[in-house]
Amino acid sequence: MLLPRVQTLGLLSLASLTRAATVTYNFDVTWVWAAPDGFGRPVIGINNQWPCPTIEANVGDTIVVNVNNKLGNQTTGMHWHGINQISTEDMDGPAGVAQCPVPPGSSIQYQFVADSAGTYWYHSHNLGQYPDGLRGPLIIHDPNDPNKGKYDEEVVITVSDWYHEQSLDLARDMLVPTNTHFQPPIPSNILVNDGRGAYIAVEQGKKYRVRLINMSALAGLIIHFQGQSMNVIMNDASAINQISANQLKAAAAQRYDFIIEATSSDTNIPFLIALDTNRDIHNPSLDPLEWPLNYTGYLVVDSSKPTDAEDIVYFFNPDDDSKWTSADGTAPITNTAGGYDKLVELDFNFCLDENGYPRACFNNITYIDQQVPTLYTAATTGTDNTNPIVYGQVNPHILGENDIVQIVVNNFDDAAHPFHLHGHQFQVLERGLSQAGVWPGDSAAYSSAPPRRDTVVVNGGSFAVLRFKATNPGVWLFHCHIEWHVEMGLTATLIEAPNKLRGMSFPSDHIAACEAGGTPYSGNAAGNTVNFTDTSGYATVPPTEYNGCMYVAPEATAR
Ligand SMILES: *[C@@H]1O[C@H](CO)[C@@H](O)[C@H](O)[C@H]1NC(C)=O
Ligand SMILES: *[C@@H]1O[C@H](CO)[C@@H](O)[C@H](O)[C@H]1NC(C)=O
Ligand SMILES: *[C@@H]1O[C@H](CO)[C@@H](O)[C@H](O)[C@H]1NC(C)=O
Ligand SMILES: *[C@@H]1O[C@H](CO)[C@@H](O)[C@H](O)[C@H]1NC(C)=O
Ligand SMILES: *[C@@H]1O[C@H](CO)[C@@H](O)[C@H](O)[C@H]1NC(C)=O
Ligand SMILES: [Cu+2]
Repeated sequence: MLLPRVQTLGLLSLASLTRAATVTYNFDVTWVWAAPDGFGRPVIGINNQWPCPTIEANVGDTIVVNVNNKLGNQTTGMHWHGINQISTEDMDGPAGVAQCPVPPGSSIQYQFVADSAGTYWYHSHNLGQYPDGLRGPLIIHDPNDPNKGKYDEEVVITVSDWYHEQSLDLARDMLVPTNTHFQPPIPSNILVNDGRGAYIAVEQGKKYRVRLINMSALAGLIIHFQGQSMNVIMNDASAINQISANQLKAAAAQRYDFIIEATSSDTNIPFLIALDTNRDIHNPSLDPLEWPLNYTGYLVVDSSKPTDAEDIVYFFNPDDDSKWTSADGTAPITNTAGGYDKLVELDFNFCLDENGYPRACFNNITYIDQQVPTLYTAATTGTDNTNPIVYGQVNPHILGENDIVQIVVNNFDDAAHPFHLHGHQFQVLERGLSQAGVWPGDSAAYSSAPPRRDTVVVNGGSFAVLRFKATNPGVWLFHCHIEWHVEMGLTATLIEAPNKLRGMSFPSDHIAACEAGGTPYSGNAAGNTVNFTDTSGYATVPPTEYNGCMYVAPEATAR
C-alpha cells in the first residue's frame, strides 16, 4: 500500500495543475491549564496551548501532521473527521482500528491528501479523550470555489459542550451497574469558539460564509439568527443546492457552511446557539426554558451600539436536512440490477453486559476493543481476513470491493443519535420522522439527488437508510458520535475489500509506536499468528474497570 500511495500523490498533484503544496504541522500533545468558561482545569492542548490550532490547506495539498505524545500519562491518536483517506487507510487515526495507541514519548506522522474542499475537524479518536479538549478545526479551501462570488469573508464558529471534570472520571462514573438508565455525563457548559465567544464584526452589505462546526461530546446545537435566514451551501463538506434555513440543528461532529448577510446598518444582530441533549425535538412539551445551555452571539455592525438584545426563540423547528439535495445531482447509487449488493442492518439499543454494566449494542452486541488493531489483523491474516471471526467482537461486516452497500440503522432509543462513517460520505436516502418505527423496507420514493454526509442524525424510535459504493479499501468504523456512547460500545466495523488489505505494510513509525506501547500488531484479534480462527484470548466481556487511555508503561505491568 505504501508504493501505490506515493504514486497517487504524484498523479494528483500533476493532474490538478495547481501548485499543490505540502503543509506540515508539528503537534506536541500536552496537558495545559485552561479556563474557557472561567472554571480552570487541566485540558489536552497542542504545543502547550489551548484552544488547539486550526489546520488549513488548499484542495490538492498534502497535509503532514507530526503528532508527538508528550502527555506522560495517556496514549493518543488523531482522527481527521470527514477526510476519506483514499489509499491512506492507515492514516485514519482511531486507536485499536487503524493504528496502535501512541504511548507517551512516541511520535507518529500522519500524511494524507486534502482531496475535497470543505469544513472538517480533527480530534483524538482514542478512548474518550477528545472531550478533554483535544480537537480543532480543519479547513480545506478551494481557490476556485464555485460559491466564491456569493460571499466576501469567512468566519469559523465552533460550538461544543464542556465538562468541568476529566473524561476518565466521567466515563468511570457512567459505566457502573447502578446507571440503569444509561445516562451519559451532563455537560457543565457550552463553549462557543472555545470560550472566545462569537461577536463577529461585520460590515453592512457584506456577506459572510460561516463555517459552523459542532465539536461536542454529547450535545447537539440549534442556531438561529434574529430576523435573518441562513443560506446553506454545504453539509459535512459536501455541496448542496443552496437552501434558506431559519434554524439549523447540528449534531455532534456535523458541520454546516452557510452564508449570512449583514443587512442592518444600525442594530447589532443577535443569534442564539442552544445546546440540546438530543431529546426528541418534536416533543411539544420541550419549551425554550429547557435549553439552559445557550449562548447569544452578535453580528456586530457598530460596536458603539448595544449588544444586550436577546434572540428569543419560542420553539425549535430546525430545517430537515435529510430533504436537501446534493449540488451535483447524483442519484442514489445502484448496481446494474438497480439495487444494492450488501445490506448492513444495525439495530441500536442500550443493553446490559453479563456483569450488569450499561452498554450500547448493535444487534445485541457491544463493541469491545481487541488487542490487535483491526486494520493490522486484516493485513496479516491472509485469506482468513474475509472471515469475521478473526476480528473478534468489533461488530465486523465484510464488504466486497465495489459493492453497493446499504446501511440501515434502526434506533430503538427515544433520543436522537448522530451516526458517523469513516472512509466515505454516504447518501442519505431516507430518514424516518421521530417514532416512525423500524425500517419498513426499500421505498420507491427515495430522493433523486440525496444529500451526502459523513454524520447523520437518526431520530428517536426511527430509522435511516444510507448508501455508498465500496471503492475505498480499508477498515472503517461506523459509530454514534456521542463520545460517551462510543465508550459504551456503540460501534460497528466495516472491513472493506479485505483482498486489497492482505499483506499491506505500515509506516515504520506506526509500528514503532505499537512496539513502544507493547501492543501486538499482527495476527487475529488476540494476536494469534499461527491459527487465525482460534478465538482463545479474545476479549468477549467488556472490562469492569474502565481505564480509558490511561497509560501504564509495559515494564510496570505484570505481563
Ligand atoms: C494525567 O495528568 C494530568 C495533568 O497532570 C492530570 O490532570 C490527570 O489527572 C492525569 N490523569 C491520570 C489518569 O493520571
Ligand atoms: C452538537 O451536537 C450535539 C450532539 O448531537 C447536539 O446535541 C448539539 O445540539 C450540537 N450543537 C450544535 C451547536 O449544533
Ligand atoms: C437560555 O438560558 C437561560 C439561562 O439558563 C434561560 O433562562 C433561557 O430560557 C434560555 N433560553 C432558551 C432559548 O432556552
Ligand atoms: C436482540 O434481542 C432481542 C431480545 O432478546 C430479540 O428480540 C432480538 O431479535 C435480537 N435482535 C437481533 C438483531 O439479534
Ligand atoms: C484452529 O483453531 C480452531 C478453534 O480452536 C480449531 O477448531 C482448529 O482445529 C485449529 N486449526 C488448526 C490447524 O490447528
Ligand atoms: Cu448515541
